[in-house]
Amino acid sequence: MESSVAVTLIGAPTDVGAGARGASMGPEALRVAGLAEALRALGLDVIDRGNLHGPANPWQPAHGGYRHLPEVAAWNRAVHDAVRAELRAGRVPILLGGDHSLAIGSIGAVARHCREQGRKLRVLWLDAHADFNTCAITPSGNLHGMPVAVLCGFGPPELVELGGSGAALRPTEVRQIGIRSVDAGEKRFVHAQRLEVYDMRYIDEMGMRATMEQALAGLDEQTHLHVSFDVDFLDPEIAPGVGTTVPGGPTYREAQLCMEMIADTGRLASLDIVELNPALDERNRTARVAVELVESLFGKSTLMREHQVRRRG
Ligand code: B3U
Ligand code: MN
Ligand code: MN
Repeated sequence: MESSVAVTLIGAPTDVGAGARGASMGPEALRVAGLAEALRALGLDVIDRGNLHGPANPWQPAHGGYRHLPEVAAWNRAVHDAVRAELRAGRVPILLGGDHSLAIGSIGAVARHCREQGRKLRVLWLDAHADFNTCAITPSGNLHGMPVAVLCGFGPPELVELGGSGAALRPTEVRQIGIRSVDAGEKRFVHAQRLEVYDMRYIDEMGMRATMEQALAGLDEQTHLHVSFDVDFLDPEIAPGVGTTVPGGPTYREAQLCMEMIADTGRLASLDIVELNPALDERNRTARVAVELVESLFGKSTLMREHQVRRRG
């Protein structure tokens, strides 16, 4: 019999990289919404390692273009080490954020692991935002608006070099999906670095199916697929519990198809679930939607599809 997929939940309860307080409660909200139980019901081997520890949110203004840089670096060192340990143990790490700056540590560890193992890497960045700001162009100084730039080598050394020397990612390893809020300087930088962005206009015109076919093209058995799921990717109608809602996002059905098509590749090897803000949610409904979509990401609907395909004969 095929051995079951082993996943590990890692909580990182902080909002030091965000512009609103509350994402620090994300890990517990996902647990309350039944994340571990839902994954176990799919037959996965699930370990919840509890929460990492790090500095409190000092709520200071930006210095040199960054807010809370030492605190963000400390949290990301903890995330990096925890994610690295799970990858080395052959498990799929699921980072429960926390704000999106934590992807620096998470993907930093993933990229390092891939280099060591000689594997290819594809990062799917599901987000309303490109998160491609630098200290020179950020409108806020919030580091959750910068992780993709940092991972591509554009940022302070204490973050860029977190997972070893040199940039963790090449822009060609990233596909951004659902983007609909990009700052002026950020937009120029996205174009200059030739990031592959499937924005909402593209999804509206081409549909989610064609979008995901494009974003997933070229994967092979050597590819480690990482999904960085910023919950503000979703339309605020279904996911109000985030710090920066942007209207015009994917519907429940579009998001579900996106997750199902990722599941169908069989390549998902690590995941971030970030920016869920229970302080802004309504009776934990955004957390429940996130859990349902993560179920699809781990193949919940695949059986249905097999039934349909078989019936169609
Ligand atoms: N681009 C803006 C806003 C933002 C980015 N990511 C989130 N918000 N969640 C910034 O502050 O960099
Ligand atoms: Mn983000
Ligand atoms: Mn976002």
